[in-house]
Amino acid sequence: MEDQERTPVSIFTQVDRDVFLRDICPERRPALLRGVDLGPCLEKWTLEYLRLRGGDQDVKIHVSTVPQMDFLHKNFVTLPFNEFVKRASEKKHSDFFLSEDEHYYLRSLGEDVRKEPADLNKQFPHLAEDFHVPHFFEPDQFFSSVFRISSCGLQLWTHYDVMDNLLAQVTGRKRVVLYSPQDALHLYLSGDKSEVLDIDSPDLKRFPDFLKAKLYECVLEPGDLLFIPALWFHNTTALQFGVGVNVFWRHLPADCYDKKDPYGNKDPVAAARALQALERALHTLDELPSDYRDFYGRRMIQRIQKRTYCDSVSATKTKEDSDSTLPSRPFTKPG
Ligand SMILES: O=C(O)CCC(=O)C(=O)O
Repeated sequence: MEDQERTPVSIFTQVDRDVFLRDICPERRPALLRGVDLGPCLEKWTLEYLRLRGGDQDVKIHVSTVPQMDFLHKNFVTLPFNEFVKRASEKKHSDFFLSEDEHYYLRSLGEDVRKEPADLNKQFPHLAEDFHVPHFFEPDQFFSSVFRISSCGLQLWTHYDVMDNLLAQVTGRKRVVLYSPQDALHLYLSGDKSEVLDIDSPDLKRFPDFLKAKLYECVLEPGDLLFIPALWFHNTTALQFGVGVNVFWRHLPADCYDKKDPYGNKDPVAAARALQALERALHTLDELPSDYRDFYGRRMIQRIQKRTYCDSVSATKTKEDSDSTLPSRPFTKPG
């Protein structure tokens, strides 16, 4: 199989707020931060403790007979938190939904799942007190804090979110693969997700350009914090039963974001408007015969390419500048 370019995610130690804001966040690249104080959760969150302090409130989880989760068949089921944690930590189950070796995944939700973002302080106050959210952003930028608890082996599909993100690994090891937003055209997107589920052995007949995407990779150990800038695609595999928490915050001015977005993955308002306008434009082309549609479609592509310059940059990339990302300009929203 053709080789895919692979790059380890850069590791930083001794990162405090100043270092993060000055040297890491503006680069708009993923960064693995080691040694940031995440609080007593690192020692305390044993299986027994999680079951006791998390209690028996119902949680909605994904269940899957195969480790590679498929976003078309999310298979939501409900279990009490303490029962879910027990099952996620074991390989074979005496009680199960689909099969005795099924896998589980929790992405915690807000109280009113359609309106409220997840917040550990509200949904799991007795556990939240053990987890220290790193103060790398202003309190009013905080959007959500989300439990990520997975069975050993479970792999979450490649997707992007629209907010900046710190993914804290509290227990267990986790492999994370990331792709730059500049590789969006090589990832075969369906909305915010990539259709390529098997990223290590992709079906190249269906996804011939997938290997053109440059892969960034790291393994999170307990205590690690991964900075995932908004729009960076990520795919996670739990190498062990593991508990993580991710924190999203608004990196852009608050009014750029969709107000009805409990998950932090709805496109920013202006982007959603632009995508709708594109749909209207394509619909307008339907007034013409197919050769004209094709011709003007290509002209539109060219216009977009010139404007975003993403493909022309990657096509002429030298090895030296292949590590560069788009220049980071300070963003001020036009009035
Ligand atoms: O850690 C995981 O399981 C997934 C993390 C994730 O998707 C996120 O932080 O946005």
